[in-house]
Amino acid sequence: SGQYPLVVSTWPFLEAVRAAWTAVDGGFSAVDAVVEGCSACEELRCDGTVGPGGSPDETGETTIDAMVMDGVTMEVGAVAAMRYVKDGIKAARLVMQHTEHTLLVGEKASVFAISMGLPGPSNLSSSESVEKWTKWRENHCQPNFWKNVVPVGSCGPYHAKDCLNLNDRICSKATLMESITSRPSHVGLQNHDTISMAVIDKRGQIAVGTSTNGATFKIPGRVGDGPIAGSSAYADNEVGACGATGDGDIMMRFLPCYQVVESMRLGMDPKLAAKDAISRIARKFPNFVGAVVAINRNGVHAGACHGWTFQYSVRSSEMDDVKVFTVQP
Ligand code: SD4
Repeated sequence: SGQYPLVVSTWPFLEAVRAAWTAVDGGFSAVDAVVEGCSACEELRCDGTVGPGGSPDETGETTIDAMVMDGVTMEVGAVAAMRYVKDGIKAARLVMQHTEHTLLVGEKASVFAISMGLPGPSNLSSSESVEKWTKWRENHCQPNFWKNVVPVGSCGPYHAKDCLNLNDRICSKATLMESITSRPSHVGLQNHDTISMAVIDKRGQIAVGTSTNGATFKIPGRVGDGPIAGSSAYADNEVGACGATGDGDIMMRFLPCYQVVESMRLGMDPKLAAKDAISRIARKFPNFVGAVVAINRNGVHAGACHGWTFQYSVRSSEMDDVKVFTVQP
């Protein structure tokens, strides 16, 4: 029989795991415990890259990618590049529970979230994100995410007129020239960037969720792997669950969490399934940086990573507190 309740999260996000544990141990459903856990990270601004005030894009704006998935019903709710609303995971749950849709984006996602009662519109910038962005501009806006070409002046097409006004941005045209530098694939990641969490509740029901500001100095409009089911997270109650973190632009091409869950369905243990999913990506993109954490429905957990050392957190009824596990590439 299964070892649950259980909470597993990417990185040592101890307070988030404790919040999810308190919820699930108190009888909350897996979905609601995931939302409690990821919300705690958003409020604490985990690593400065989850919730408001992290990872500014090229124009200095912080946006939010978040998703929740119910492994029993296979329902998913997600928001991508959401502006002006701090509560990413709660917005994702509203999409899942009160619409027939799966993914809402941008300003329309914000309008939906606010209309459903979440606080906003709020400015998602923080003194840290403003400072980071200001330094980047002073440093000639080293472009993180252009390839083959970079805009002249290296400050992105949006800075051609040095403006912050939306209409100006649309009007200003990028002048492209050949790039002289190529971008190391992990350059837009800082700290750990993403919480991806899986919970098995007291009834043995599994859910997953993610929340992130995405990649630093991304090109405005970029959506990462965070709100993509099967990429940053996936759950199927018959099998288990997976959470991912890392270079989402690359990882989302492989749906690594779908891969992990399907490999476990075919009989791989969590460790092998995690390693296999990561090595499929590494074979094509040897410089990518990323990790997955897998659990099966018996509560067995394992991680795998490439390009960095990965840590994930676990809380079960056999533990007094959260335990952090370290995985080497
Ligand atoms: C993204 N996957 O938006 C996120 C960032 C991340 O560790 O997880 N970094 O690409």
